[in-house]
Amino acid sequence: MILKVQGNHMSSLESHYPLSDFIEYPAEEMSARAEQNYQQLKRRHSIRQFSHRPVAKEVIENCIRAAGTAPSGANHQPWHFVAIHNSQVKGQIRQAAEELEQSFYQGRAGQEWLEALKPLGTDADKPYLEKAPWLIAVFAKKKGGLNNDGEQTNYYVHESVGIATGFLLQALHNAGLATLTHTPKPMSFLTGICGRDSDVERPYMLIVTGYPDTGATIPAHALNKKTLDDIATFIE
Ligand code: IYR
Repeated sequence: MILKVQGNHMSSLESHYPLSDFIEYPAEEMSARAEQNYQQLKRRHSIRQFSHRPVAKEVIENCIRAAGTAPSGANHQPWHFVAIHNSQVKGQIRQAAEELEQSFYQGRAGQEWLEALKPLGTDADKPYLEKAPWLIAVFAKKKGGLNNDGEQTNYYVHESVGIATGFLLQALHNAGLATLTHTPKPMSFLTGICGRDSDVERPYMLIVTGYPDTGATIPAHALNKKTLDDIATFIE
């Protein structure tokens, strides 16, 4: 195999830097950290009863910064996050989402889907869309490249935005906030309400975040997590 070495380090487009912020942990610490992270992350539950309690904007900003560190196709970072605290806008989102959910639950979903949702106990009523202090609408950008020029193609957009959304959920949880992923179908109403350009972006997911309300519950069904054997195969 021929290894091609980058010769021209003056070219800013192709230059590389030393990996200077990687931290190596001793093997024991690595194992402990992996276990601790699992223990922390398994305490993240989707909840649907949020408190009115405010959450500082700077917390949301840093969680979005964390999401923005996600890997992405050609590093185009094809995402945009709209963080909504404004009560009027949250009210508009609730109204639009509930209208769609009503037809969804009245039959548009189809019998099989409605059966699958029964153990979660969800319905068309979405008071948390107004009550939670923050809604974060995640948009996926089809075009724009690194410089958001509106024309350059973005690559692996769904994969990239999915990873960034995962980072966001992890960051919010780590900060001590509860989360809910909400995907009203169709979600296109979010584009107008959030003032985004429908030629370039599609709504990907709505994340509800804040403190849980007193007495918040988790559906028992949601605690049934597949085991490692169910979800993984090791080829050693
Ligand atoms: N978007 C609807 C329905 C819904 C769909 C799935 I898949 C869920 O895991 C949960 C809910 C709602 O939010 O009620």
